[in-house]
Amino acid sequence: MALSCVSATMGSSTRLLRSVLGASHCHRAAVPFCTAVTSGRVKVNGVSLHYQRTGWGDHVVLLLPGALGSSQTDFGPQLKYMNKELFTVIGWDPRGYGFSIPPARDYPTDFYERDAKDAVDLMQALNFKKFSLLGWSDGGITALIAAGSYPSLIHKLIVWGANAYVAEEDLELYNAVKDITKWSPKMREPMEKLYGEEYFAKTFAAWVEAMGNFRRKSDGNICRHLLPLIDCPTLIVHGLKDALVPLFHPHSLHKQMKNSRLHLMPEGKHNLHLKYAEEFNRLVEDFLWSTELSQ
Ligand code: TYC
Repeated sequence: MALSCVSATMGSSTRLLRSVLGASHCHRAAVPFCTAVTSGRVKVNGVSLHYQRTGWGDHVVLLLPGALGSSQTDFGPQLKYMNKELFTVIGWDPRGYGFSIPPARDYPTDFYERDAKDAVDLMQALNFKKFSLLGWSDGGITALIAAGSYPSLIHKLIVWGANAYVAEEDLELYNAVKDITKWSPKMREPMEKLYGEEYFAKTFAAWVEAMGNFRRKSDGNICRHLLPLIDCPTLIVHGLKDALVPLFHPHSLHKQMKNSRLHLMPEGKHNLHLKYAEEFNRLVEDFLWSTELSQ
C-alpha cells in the first residue's frame, strides 16, 4: 500500500467536514479522504483474501470479477472513475484467483456458493453491514447467489455477462475457448503474466470442466432456483455483441427476477465495462444512486 489514508464509511457529518475543508486528494494530509486505491487482506473462512478499496461514500459497493479474474485486472476503470464521494468501492479476488493465492483454485460442485459466502463474509469482516453487488460474468453468478442467499445484506444488484444455467449452446462456446494456446495474445498475455502459463492453463481447463459438470449433473442449473428469492432492485446489463454469453441468458434472468430491469448495449461485447467504461459507470451510478432516493 503506497499511501496510507483512512476511508472508513462516513456519514453526513464527515461529508460536511469535507465540504468545509474542500479537499478530495491525498496531498491534504490532514484530511481523511483519499482518491487512491488501497489494498489489503482479510482472513475469511480460513483463506487470506485480497481486496482493493477506494472512495468514502455511504453507499458501499462490492465488485466481483469473472472466472480467473481479479479486482485489478477486471475493474481498473471502475476503481479509478466511480464517484468516490457517493460510493465506497471494494474489489475482491476470490480464493485461488489474483492475489488470493494460496490456496490454488479448485472447483468443487458448490464453488459458486463458496465464493458467495466468502464475498459476503469478507464484507462483514470489513464491517460493511449492507452493500450493493456489481458482478461480471462468473462474478455475476456469485452475486446472484449472494443476493438470493443473504437477501437482508444486499442493497442493490447489477450483473452483466452472467448466466444462471448452462445450456448446450454454452458448452460449445466453452469448448471453443478451452485451449488457451488458441487465444489471441491480447487476451492471453495478461492472464499468463498474472498466473504463469501453467497455473493459468490448468485452472482454466478445470473451470471449463466444472461448467460441463453443471450440464451433466444438474441439468445445467447453477442458480436458477434462487432467482425468485432475489428481491433487491436489480439491473441486468448485456452487450448485444457478447460472443461468450448468448442473449437468452439476460432475458431469462430478467423474466425470473421480479424487481429487475434489463439494459442492452448495442455495441457492447463481454467486456463492455472496460471498453465502454464511461457509459457503463454512468449507468451503474444512476441505478445505484437515483432510485435510492425513493426507498
Ligand atoms: N464466465 C467467464 C467469465 O467469468 C466468461 C466466459 C463465458 C468464458 C463463456 C468462456 O465460453 C465462455 N469471464
